[in-house]
Amino acid sequence: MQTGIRCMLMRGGTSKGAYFLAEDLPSDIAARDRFLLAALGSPDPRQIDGVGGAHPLTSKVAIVSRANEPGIDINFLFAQVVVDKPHVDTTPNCGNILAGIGPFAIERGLVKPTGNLTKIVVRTVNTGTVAELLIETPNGRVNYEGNARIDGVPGTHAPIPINFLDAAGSVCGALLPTGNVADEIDGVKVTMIDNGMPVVILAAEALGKTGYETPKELMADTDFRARLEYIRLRAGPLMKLGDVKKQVVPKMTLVAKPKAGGHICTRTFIPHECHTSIGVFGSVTVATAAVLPGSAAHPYSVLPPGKVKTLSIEHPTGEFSVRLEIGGTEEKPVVERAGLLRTARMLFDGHLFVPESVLAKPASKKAAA
Ligand code: NQM
Repeated sequence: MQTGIRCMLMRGGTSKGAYFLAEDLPSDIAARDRFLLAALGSPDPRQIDGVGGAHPLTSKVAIVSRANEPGIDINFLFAQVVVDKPHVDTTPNCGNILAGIGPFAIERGLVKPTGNLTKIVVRTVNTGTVAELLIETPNGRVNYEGNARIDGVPGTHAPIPINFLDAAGSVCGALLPTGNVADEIDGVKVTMIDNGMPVVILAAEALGKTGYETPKELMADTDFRARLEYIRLRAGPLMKLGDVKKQVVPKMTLVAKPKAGGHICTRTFIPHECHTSIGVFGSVTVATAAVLPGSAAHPYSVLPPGKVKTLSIEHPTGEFSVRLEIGGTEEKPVVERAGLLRTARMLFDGHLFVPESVLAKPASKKAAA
């Protein structure tokens, strides 16, 4: 026998995920995670027996409920379902899957459209971060079609502008969890920073790379990847994340001078696969590091003038624009607000089935012996 749970598949930005109402999923976390692993087909490098896309960017889940907090409409819990391990990680946030929360909340009737544009305030439960999403809702329905283009997604779609008000220290407790704008690990200058996503930023050239390689070229260099992971594991405790061996944070971003008209060039590992573009909070965090004098990113960035800057972050399939509102002083700038543009599209709505036995409590080892 199989059990089905109501699910919507949605592309959010450059990611794709399974969106659920919290009330439809098991309330017991162990049972919920068993369901999610089976539903997406993990652990299996091909995720052949589930709807996961066999890559971290397409093995994601959104768990959504109405908020009961003034000023907040929706609570969103993000879950990264690890492709090849039986692990569901709810430590980080995902700004791409976040983009789909607005349309999903309206499609499921959690938020009523208000005219041509509907503003939805979402709290990401994982990190406490609050974001404002603007969804086009002509005639009381979500509009998915439009002229907005984001690199990494073919075609154009309706724009979803997103503003973040308070992303600093989302997981690490502080923007610069070591208290320093730069540190050294294994002889390499790094900036350990969290403006929505814990990221270790380091110069590509410090690891013998140009920073312009393709993800495939970087993935093929096993010695380089081992060194990157060595640095990541050392960074984890320094970033107050503890042992990060099994965690999907911190992410690792190599930086280089821009070479396609942008303001900085990046290659990001999430944390073991090389991203084909760059994450949303990843971009906000890299952009923040770029404006901090003394950081590992600052010497590689070409900054536009002014307190309000739009930084174009180059990545393997194009660029990602982040608008920063900067306060503080020239020596100690403070990023007060970050904004960006995403798109999303509803792909499927229905029930996602797993074998009934998946939800049954597994017999304890003692009982089974
Ligand atoms: O940084 C990839 C993505 C992400 C996460 C990752 C994201 C973000 O591209 O907010 O969006 O870093 O694992 O979806």
